[in-house]
Amino acid sequence: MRTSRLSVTCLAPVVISLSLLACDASTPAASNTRTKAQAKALPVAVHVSPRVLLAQQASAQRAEGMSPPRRIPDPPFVSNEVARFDQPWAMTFLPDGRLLVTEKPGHLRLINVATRQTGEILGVPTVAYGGQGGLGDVILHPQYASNGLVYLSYAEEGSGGRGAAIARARLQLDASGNSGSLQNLQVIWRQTPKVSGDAHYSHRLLFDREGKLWVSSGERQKGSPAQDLQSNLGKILRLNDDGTPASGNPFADQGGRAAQVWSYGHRNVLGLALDATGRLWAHEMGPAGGDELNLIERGSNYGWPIVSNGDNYDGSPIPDHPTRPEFNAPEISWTPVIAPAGFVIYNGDLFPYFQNYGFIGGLASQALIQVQLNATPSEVRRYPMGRRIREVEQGPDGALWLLEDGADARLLKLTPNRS
Ligand SMILES: [Ca+2]
Ligand SMILES: [Ca+2]
Ligand SMILES: [Ca+2]
Repeated sequence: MRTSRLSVTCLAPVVISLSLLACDASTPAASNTRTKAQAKALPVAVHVSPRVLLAQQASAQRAEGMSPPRRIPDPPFVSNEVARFDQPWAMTFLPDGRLLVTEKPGHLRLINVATRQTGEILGVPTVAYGGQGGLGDVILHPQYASNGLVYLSYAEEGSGGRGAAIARARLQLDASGNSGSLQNLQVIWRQTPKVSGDAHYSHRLLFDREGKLWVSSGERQKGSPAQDLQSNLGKILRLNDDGTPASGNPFADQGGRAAQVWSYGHRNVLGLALDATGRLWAHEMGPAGGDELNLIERGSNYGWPIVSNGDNYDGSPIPDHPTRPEFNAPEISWTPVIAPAGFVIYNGDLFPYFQNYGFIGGLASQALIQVQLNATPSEVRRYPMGRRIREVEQGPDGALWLLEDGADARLLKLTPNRS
Protein backbone atom coordinates (compact mmCIF):
# COMPACT_ATOMS: atom_id res chain seq x y z
CA MET A 1 0.00 0.00 0.00
CA ARG A 2 2.71 2.43 1.02
CA THR A 3 4.83 1.58 -2.02
CA SER A 4 1.96 2.18 -4.40
CA ARG A 5 1.13 5.49 -2.79
CA LEU A 6 4.65 6.75 -3.36
CA SER A 7 4.83 5.53 -6.92
CA VAL A 8 1.56 7.15 -7.92
CA THR A 9 2.39 10.37 -6.13
CA CYS A 10 5.58 10.53 -8.13
CA LEU A 11 3.92 9.71 -11.44
CA ALA A 12 2.16 13.03 -11.82
CA PRO A 13 5.11 15.41 -12.03
CA VAL A 14 6.98 13.13 -14.42
CA VAL A 15 4.21 12.64 -16.94
CA ILE A 16 2.91 16.18 -16.77
CA SER A 17 6.36 16.93 -18.24
CA LEU A 18 6.66 19.64 -15.74
CA SER A 19 9.90 18.65 -15.28
CA LEU A 20 12.68 19.37 -14.05
CA LEU A 21 12.71 17.39 -10.92
CA ALA A 22 13.63 13.86 -10.26
CA CYS A 23 10.87 12.26 -8.30
CA ASP A 24 11.54 9.53 -5.84
CA ALA A 25 10.85 8.78 -2.23
CA SER A 26 13.76 10.99 -1.19
CA THR A 27 12.61 14.12 -3.04
CA PRO A 28 13.34 16.99 -0.67
CA ALA A 29 10.46 19.03 0.65
CA ALA A 30 11.70 22.18 -1.08
CA SER A 31 11.52 20.49 -4.46
CA ASN A 32 8.00 19.28 -3.76
CA THR A 33 6.98 22.82 -3.01
CA ARG A 34 8.46 24.03 -6.24
CA THR A 35 6.68 21.32 -8.22
CA LYS A 36 3.33 22.19 -6.67
CA ALA A 37 3.84 25.87 -7.40
CA GLN A 38 4.60 25.15 -11.03
CA ALA A 39 1.64 22.84 -11.36
CA LYS A 40 -0.63 25.53 -9.97
CA ALA A 41 0.70 27.98 -12.56
CA LEU A 42 -0.17 25.75 -15.53
CA PRO A 43 -2.81 27.11 -17.93
CA VAL A 44 -6.19 25.49 -17.57
CA ALA A 45 -6.28 24.22 -21.14
CA VAL A 46 -3.05 22.28 -20.82
CA HIS A 47 -3.05 18.98 -22.65
CA VAL A 48 -3.46 16.13 -20.21
CA SER A 49 -2.04 12.81 -21.24
CA PRO A 50 -3.91 9.56 -20.60
CA ARG A 51 -1.28 8.66 -18.03
CA VAL A 52 -1.99 11.87 -16.14
CA LEU A 53 -5.69 11.11 -16.22
CA LEU A 54 -4.93 7.66 -14.88
CA ALA A 55 -2.87 9.15 -12.05
CA GLN A 56 -5.63 11.65 -11.29
CA GLN A 57 -8.20 8.87 -11.29
CA ALA A 58 -5.97 6.84 -8.98
CA SER A 59 -5.67 9.80 -6.66
CA ALA A 60 -9.45 10.28 -6.64
CA GLN A 61 -10.01 6.57 -6.02
CA ARG A 62 -7.49 6.63 -3.18
CA ALA A 63 -9.38 9.49 -1.65
CA GLU A 64 -12.47 7.28 -1.75
CA GLY A 65 -10.63 4.37 -0.22
CA MET A 66 -10.13 2.52 -3.51
CA SER A 67 -6.88 1.05 -4.75
CA PRO A 68 -5.11 2.66 -7.68
CA PRO A 69 -5.14 0.81 -11.00
CA ARG A 70 -2.30 -1.67 -11.38
CA ARG A 71 -1.17 -4.22 -13.88
CA ILE A 72 -3.44 -7.10 -12.97
CA PRO A 73 -2.76 -10.64 -14.18
CA ASP A 74 -5.63 -12.26 -16.06
CA PRO A 75 -7.02 -14.29 -14.49
CA PRO A 76 -5.92 -12.50 -11.31
CA PHE A 77 -5.81 -15.65 -9.20
CA VAL A 78 -5.23 -19.37 -9.36
CA SER A 79 -7.39 -21.74 -7.33
CA ASN A 80 -6.19 -24.85 -5.48
CA GLU A 81 -8.21 -27.43 -3.58
CA VAL A 82 -7.05 -27.87 0.03
CA ALA A 83 -9.75 -30.13 1.53
CA ARG A 84 -13.34 -31.29 1.20
CA PHE A 85 -16.21 -30.92 3.62
CA ASP A 86 -19.82 -32.09 3.95
CA GLN A 87 -22.19 -29.14 3.46
CA PRO A 88 -19.82 -26.50 4.85
CA TRP A 89 -21.38 -23.16 5.76
CA ALA A 90 -18.75 -20.87 7.24
CA MET A 91 -15.10 -20.63 8.22
CA THR A 92 -12.76 -18.49 10.28
CA PHE A 93 -9.01 -18.59 10.88
CA LEU A 94 -7.41 -19.05 14.29
CA PRO A 95 -4.44 -16.76 15.06
CA ASP A 96 -2.06 -19.70 14.41
CA GLY A 97 -3.36 -20.07 10.83
CA ARG A 98 -5.52 -23.14 11.40
CA LEU A 99 -9.04 -22.94 10.08
CA LEU A 100 -12.39 -23.61 11.77
CA VAL A 101 -15.09 -24.83 9.37
CA THR A 102 -18.76 -25.38 10.21
CA GLU A 103 -20.76 -28.10 8.49
CA LYS A 104 -24.52 -27.58 8.33
CA PRO A 105 -25.48 -31.01 9.76
CA GLY A 106 -23.84 -29.91 13.04
CA HIS A 107 -20.09 -30.53 12.91
CA LEU A 108 -17.30 -28.08 13.70
CA ARG A 109 -14.02 -29.04 12.01
CA LEU A 110 -10.50 -27.76 12.54
CA ILE A 111 -8.04 -28.07 9.69
CA ASN A 112 -4.34 -27.39 9.55
CA VAL A 113 -4.25 -25.95 6.04
CA ALA A 114 -0.49 -26.55 5.76
CA THR A 115 -0.59 -30.29 6.56
CA ARG A 116 -4.25 -30.73 5.51
CA GLN A 117 -4.85 -32.73 8.69
CA THR A 118 -8.44 -32.35 9.89
CA GLY A 119 -10.06 -32.99 13.26
CA GLU A 120 -13.37 -32.30 15.02
CA ILE A 121 -14.30 -29.92 17.84
CA LEU A 122 -16.85 -31.60 20.12
CA GLY A 123 -19.57 -29.96 22.20
CA VAL A 124 -21.49 -28.19 19.42
CA PRO A 125 -25.13 -27.59 20.43
CA THR A 126 -27.81 -29.78 18.86
CA VAL A 127 -28.89 -28.10 15.65
CA ALA A 128 -32.17 -28.21 13.73
CA TYR A 129 -30.75 -29.57 10.52
CA GLY A 130 -32.96 -29.30 7.44
CA GLY A 131 -33.76 -26.92 4.61
CA GLN A 132 -31.53 -23.89 5.14
CA GLY A 133 -31.09 -24.71 8.82
CA GLY A 134 -28.27 -26.27 10.76
CA LEU A 135 -24.92 -25.13 12.07
CA GLY A 136 -24.19 -21.67 10.67
CA ASP A 137 -21.51 -19.08 11.24
CA VAL A 138 -18.35 -19.26 13.36
CA ILE A 139 -16.28 -16.25 14.45
CA LEU A 140 -13.70 -15.48 17.14
CA HIS A 141 -14.07 -12.99 19.97
CA PRO A 142 -11.80 -9.95 19.34
CA GLN A 143 -9.80 -10.98 22.43
CA TYR A 144 -9.72 -14.65 21.45
CA ALA A 145 -5.98 -14.83 22.09
CA SER A 146 -6.60 -14.22 25.81
CA ASN A 147 -10.13 -15.59 26.38
CA GLY A 148 -10.40 -18.41 23.80
CA LEU A 149 -14.03 -17.53 23.01
CA VAL A 150 -15.67 -18.64 19.78
CA TYR A 151 -19.19 -17.73 18.67
CA LEU A 152 -21.45 -20.08 16.73
CA SER A 153 -24.83 -19.48 15.14
CA TYR A 154 -27.26 -22.31 14.40
CA ALA A 155 -30.90 -23.21 13.90
CA GLU A 156 -32.68 -24.77 16.88
CA GLU A 157 -36.06 -26.36 17.61
CA GLY A 158 -38.30 -24.78 20.21
CA SER A 159 -41.89 -24.20 21.12
CA GLY A 160 -43.69 -22.71 18.13
CA GLY A 161 -41.15 -23.83 15.56
CA ARG A 162 -37.54 -23.04 14.81
CA GLY A 163 -35.25 -20.11 15.16
CA ALA A 164 -31.62 -19.09 14.98
CA ALA A 165 -29.54 -18.95 18.13
CA ILE A 166 -26.05 -17.80 19.03
CA ALA A 167 -23.82 -19.59 21.52
CA ARG A 168 -20.37 -18.73 22.76
CA ALA A 169 -17.90 -21.11 24.33
CA ARG A 170 -14.23 -21.43 25.17
CA LEU A 171 -12.37 -23.42 22.54
CA GLN A 172 -10.24 -26.04 24.28
CA LEU A 173 -7.73 -27.49 21.83
CA ASP A 174 -6.07 -30.84 22.41
CA ALA A 175 -2.32 -30.75 22.87
CA SER A 176 -1.72 -32.45 19.54
CA GLY A 177 -3.69 -32.81 16.35
CA ASN A 178 -6.66 -30.72 15.37
CA SER A 179 -9.33 -31.90 17.74
CA GLY A 180 -10.77 -30.25 20.82
CA SER A 181 -13.99 -29.28 22.52
CA LEU A 182 -16.21 -26.35 23.45
CA GLN A 183 -16.24 -25.54 27.17
CA ASN A 184 -18.66 -23.42 29.22
CA LEU A 185 -21.08 -23.08 26.34
CA GLN A 186 -23.63 -20.30 26.83
CA VAL A 187 -26.57 -19.44 24.56
CA ILE A 188 -26.47 -15.63 24.40
CA TRP A 189 -29.17 -14.75 21.86
CA ARG A 190 -32.23 -16.23 20.15
CA GLN A 191 -34.55 -15.31 17.31
CA THR A 192 -37.96 -14.60 18.80
CA PRO A 193 -40.61 -15.60 18.17
CA LYS A 194 -39.83 -19.07 16.83
CA VAL A 195 -41.83 -19.81 13.68
CA SER A 196 -42.54 -22.70 11.31
CA GLY A 197 -40.39 -23.43 8.29
CA ASP A 198 -36.69 -23.92 7.74
CA ALA A 199 -35.56 -20.97 5.61
CA HIS A 200 -34.09 -17.45 5.94
CA TYR A 201 -32.30 -17.77 9.26
CA SER A 202 -29.47 -15.52 7.97
CA HIS A 203 -27.49 -15.73 11.27
CA ARG A 204 -24.28 -14.17 10.00
CA LEU A 205 -21.98 -12.80 12.74
CA LEU A 206 -19.34 -10.07 12.81
CA PHE A 207 -17.37 -8.25 15.50
CA ASP A 208 -16.46 -4.60 14.86
CA ARG A 209 -13.44 -2.67 16.10
CA GLU A 210 -15.29 -1.57 19.23
CA GLY A 211 -16.03 -5.18 20.17
CA LYS A 212 -19.74 -4.99 19.30
CA LEU A 213 -21.36 -8.12 17.89
CA TRP A 214 -23.33 -7.64 14.67
CA VAL A 215 -25.96 -10.25 13.82
CA SER A 216 -28.00 -10.65 10.67
CA SER A 217 -31.36 -12.11 11.64
CA GLY A 218 -33.43 -13.30 8.67
CA GLU A 219 -37.21 -12.87 8.41
CA ARG A 220 -37.73 -16.67 8.32
CA GLN A 221 -39.61 -16.29 5.01
CA LYS A 222 -42.48 -14.62 6.88
CA GLY A 223 -42.11 -11.14 5.37
CA SER A 224 -43.96 -8.85 7.76
CA PRO A 225 -41.81 -9.42 10.90
CA ALA A 226 -39.10 -7.45 9.09
CA GLN A 227 -41.18 -4.29 9.69
CA ASP A 228 -42.09 -5.10 13.32
CA LEU A 229 -39.55 -3.65 15.75
CA GLN A 230 -40.77 -5.96 18.54
CA SER A 231 -39.70 -9.00 16.53
CA ASN A 232 -35.98 -9.52 15.99
CA LEU A 233 -36.59 -11.21 12.61
CA GLY A 234 -35.64 -9.37 9.42
CA LYS A 235 -33.16 -7.12 11.23
CA ILE A 236 -29.50 -6.32 11.59
CA LEU A 237 -28.71 -6.26 15.30
CA ARG A 238 -25.93 -4.67 17.32
CA LEU A 239 -25.19 -6.47 20.58
CA ASN A 240 -22.59 -6.59 23.31
CA ASP A 241 -20.32 -9.62 23.35
CA ASP A 242 -22.64 -11.26 25.92
CA GLY A 243 -25.70 -10.93 23.65
CA THR A 244 -27.31 -7.99 25.45
CA PRO A 245 -28.36 -4.92 23.41
CA ALA A 246 -25.47 -2.51 22.85
CA SER A 247 -25.89 1.01 24.16
CA GLY A 248 -26.56 3.67 21.55
CA ASN A 249 -28.89 1.54 19.43
CA PRO A 250 -31.54 3.65 17.65
CA PHE A 251 -34.70 2.08 19.12
CA ALA A 252 -33.44 1.55 22.68
CA ASP A 253 -36.22 3.72 24.11
CA GLN A 254 -38.86 1.27 22.79
CA GLY A 255 -37.34 -1.47 24.96
CA GLY A 256 -37.72 -5.21 24.52
CA ARG A 257 -36.36 -6.68 21.33
CA ALA A 258 -36.35 -3.27 19.62
CA ALA A 259 -33.34 -2.39 21.76
CA GLN A 260 -31.29 -4.97 19.79
CA VAL A 261 -32.12 -3.44 16.40
CA TRP A 262 -29.73 -1.33 14.32
CA SER A 263 -31.57 -1.55 10.97
CA TYR A 264 -34.71 -3.30 9.71
CA GLY A 265 -36.71 -4.25 6.64
CA HIS A 266 -34.23 -7.00 5.72
CA ARG A 267 -34.98 -10.34 4.09
CA ASN A 268 -32.17 -12.94 4.17
CA VAL A 269 -28.75 -11.46 4.91
CA LEU A 270 -25.93 -13.96 4.35
CA GLY A 271 -23.04 -11.51 4.30
CA LEU A 272 -21.78 -8.75 6.62
CA ALA A 273 -18.48 -6.92 6.17
CA LEU A 274 -16.76 -3.74 7.39
CA ASP A 275 -14.78 -1.57 4.99
CA ALA A 276 -11.53 0.26 5.73
CA THR A 277 -13.43 3.30 7.01
CA GLY A 278 -15.57 1.23 9.38
CA ARG A 279 -18.78 1.30 7.32
CA LEU A 280 -20.95 -1.83 7.50
CA TRP A 281 -22.07 -3.44 4.24
CA ALA A 282 -24.57 -6.29 3.98
CA HIS A 283 -25.92 -8.23 1.06
CA GLU A 284 -29.27 -9.95 1.06
CA MET A 285 -31.16 -12.40 -1.08
CA GLY A 286 -34.08 -10.95 -2.99
CA PRO A 287 -37.10 -13.04 -4.02
CA ALA A 288 -37.41 -13.58 -7.82
CA GLY A 289 -34.84 -10.92 -8.71
CA GLY A 290 -33.69 -8.04 -6.56
CA ASP A 291 -30.66 -9.33 -4.66
CA GLU A 292 -29.20 -6.36 -2.82
CA LEU A 293 -25.98 -4.90 -1.53
CA ASN A 294 -26.79 -2.36 1.18
CA LEU A 295 -24.77 0.19 3.10
CA ILE A 296 -26.10 -0.23 6.62
CA GLU A 297 -27.09 2.97 8.39
CA ARG A 298 -28.31 3.44 11.94
CA GLY A 299 -32.07 3.14 12.35
CA SER A 300 -32.70 2.80 8.63
CA ASN A 301 -35.52 0.77 7.02
CA TYR A 302 -34.44 -1.26 3.96
CA GLY A 303 -37.98 -1.86 2.74
CA TRP A 304 -38.66 -5.59 2.80
CA PRO A 305 -41.39 -6.87 2.26
CA ILE A 306 -42.99 -3.60 1.10
CA VAL A 307 -40.54 -2.94 -1.72
CA SER A 308 -38.09 -5.06 -3.69
CA ASN A 309 -36.48 -4.68 -7.07
CA GLY A 310 -37.50 -8.30 -7.54
CA ASP A 311 -40.98 -9.83 -7.52
CA ASN A 312 -42.67 -12.75 -5.76
CA TYR A 313 -41.82 -16.28 -6.86
CA ASP A 314 -45.40 -16.69 -8.17
CA GLY A 315 -44.86 -13.76 -10.49
CA SER A 316 -46.98 -11.27 -8.58
CA PRO A 317 -45.30 -7.88 -8.47
CA ILE A 318 -43.67 -6.17 -5.50
CA PRO A 319 -43.22 -2.41 -5.96
CA ASP A 320 -39.64 -1.50 -6.78
CA HIS A 321 -37.46 0.53 -4.43
CA PRO A 322 -37.73 3.82 -6.40
CA THR A 323 -41.53 3.91 -5.80
CA ARG A 324 -40.94 4.40 -2.05
CA PRO A 325 -37.98 6.69 -1.49
CA GLU A 326 -38.51 6.62 2.29
CA PHE A 327 -36.89 3.18 2.31
CA ASN A 328 -33.13 2.86 2.04
CA ALA A 329 -32.44 1.65 -1.50
CA PRO A 330 -29.72 -0.88 -2.34
CA GLU A 331 -26.32 0.38 -3.51
CA ILE A 332 -26.29 -2.52 -5.99
CA SER A 333 -29.19 -4.75 -6.99
CA TRP A 334 -29.03 -7.87 -9.12
CA THR A 335 -31.72 -9.22 -11.46
CA PRO A 336 -31.28 -12.02 -12.35
CA VAL A 337 -30.14 -12.94 -8.89
CA ILE A 338 -26.63 -13.96 -7.87
CA ALA A 339 -27.83 -15.59 -4.60
CA PRO A 340 -25.13 -14.00 -2.43
CA ALA A 341 -23.53 -15.94 0.45
CA GLY A 342 -20.32 -15.04 2.27
CA PHE A 343 -18.61 -11.68 2.05
CA VAL A 344 -15.22 -10.14 2.70
CA ILE A 345 -13.85 -6.70 1.96
CA TYR A 346 -10.25 -7.35 1.05
CA ASN A 347 -7.50 -5.63 3.04
CA GLY A 348 -4.55 -7.98 2.61
CA ASP A 349 -1.19 -7.48 0.94
CA LEU A 350 -1.08 -10.60 -1.21
CA PHE A 351 -3.48 -9.18 -3.83
CA PRO A 352 -2.57 -5.44 -3.98
CA TYR A 353 -5.05 -5.00 -6.85
CA PHE A 354 -7.93 -6.28 -4.71
CA GLN A 355 -7.48 -3.76 -1.87
CA ASN A 356 -10.84 -2.41 -0.62
CA TYR A 357 -12.92 -4.42 -3.09
CA GLY A 358 -15.72 -6.61 -1.81
CA PHE A 359 -15.85 -10.32 -2.67
CA ILE A 360 -19.19 -12.11 -2.53
CA GLY A 361 -19.85 -15.81 -2.96
CA GLY A 362 -22.56 -16.71 -5.46
CA LEU A 363 -24.80 -19.74 -4.94
CA ALA A 364 -27.13 -19.71 -7.97
CA SER A 365 -24.55 -17.75 -9.95
CA GLN A 366 -21.79 -20.29 -9.10
CA ALA A 367 -19.26 -17.50 -9.03
CA LEU A 368 -17.09 -15.20 -6.98
CA ILE A 369 -18.36 -11.65 -7.45
CA GLN A 370 -16.05 -8.65 -7.11
CA VAL A 371 -17.70 -5.34 -6.23
CA GLN A 372 -16.37 -1.83 -5.85
CA LEU A 373 -17.57 0.09 -2.80
CA ASN A 374 -16.62 3.65 -3.78
CA ALA A 375 -19.03 6.50 -4.59
CA THR A 376 -20.62 4.39 -7.34
CA PRO A 377 -20.79 0.83 -6.03
CA SER A 378 -21.09 -1.78 -8.75
CA GLU A 379 -20.13 -5.30 -9.73
CA VAL A 380 -16.77 -5.02 -11.45
CA ARG A 381 -16.14 -8.65 -12.31
CA ARG A 382 -17.62 -12.09 -11.93
CA TYR A 383 -15.32 -15.11 -11.75
CA PRO A 384 -17.12 -18.35 -12.70
CA MET A 385 -16.21 -21.09 -10.19
CA GLY A 386 -18.30 -23.94 -11.61
CA ARG A 387 -20.05 -24.64 -8.31
CA ARG A 388 -22.21 -22.84 -5.79
CA ILE A 389 -19.99 -20.73 -3.51
CA ARG A 390 -21.17 -20.62 0.12
CA GLU A 391 -18.43 -18.77 1.99
CA VAL A 392 -15.55 -16.36 1.37
CA GLU A 393 -12.74 -15.65 3.81
CA GLN A 394 -9.43 -13.80 3.84
CA GLY A 395 -6.50 -15.76 5.25
CA PRO A 396 -3.75 -14.42 7.53
CA ASP A 397 -1.33 -14.25 4.58
CA GLY A 398 -3.88 -12.40 2.41
CA ALA A 399 -4.96 -15.38 0.33
CA LEU A 400 -8.68 -15.62 -0.46
CA TRP A 401 -10.43 -18.80 0.64
CA LEU A 402 -13.71 -20.17 -0.68
CA LEU A 403 -16.03 -22.92 0.46
CA GLU A 404 -18.26 -24.56 -2.09
CA ASP A 405 -21.80 -25.48 -1.09
CA GLY A 406 -23.37 -28.91 -0.60
CA ALA A 407 -21.99 -32.42 -0.24
CA ASP A 408 -18.33 -33.13 -1.08
CA ALA A 409 -17.65 -29.40 -1.25
CA ARG A 410 -14.14 -28.14 -1.80
CA LEU A 411 -12.16 -25.69 0.31
CA LEU A 412 -10.30 -23.58 -2.25
CA LYS A 413 -7.30 -21.33 -1.71
CA LEU A 414 -6.93 -18.47 -4.19
CA THR A 415 -3.46 -16.98 -4.68
CA PRO A 416 -2.14 -14.48 -7.23
CA ASN A 417 -1.59 -15.72 -10.76
CA ARG A 418 2.19 -15.33 -11.21
CA SER A 419 2.27 -16.55 -14.82
CA1 LIG B 1 -16.08 -16.36 7.76
CA1 LIG C 1 -34.35 -3.53 0.24
CA1 LIG D 1 -40.36 -5.26 -7.84
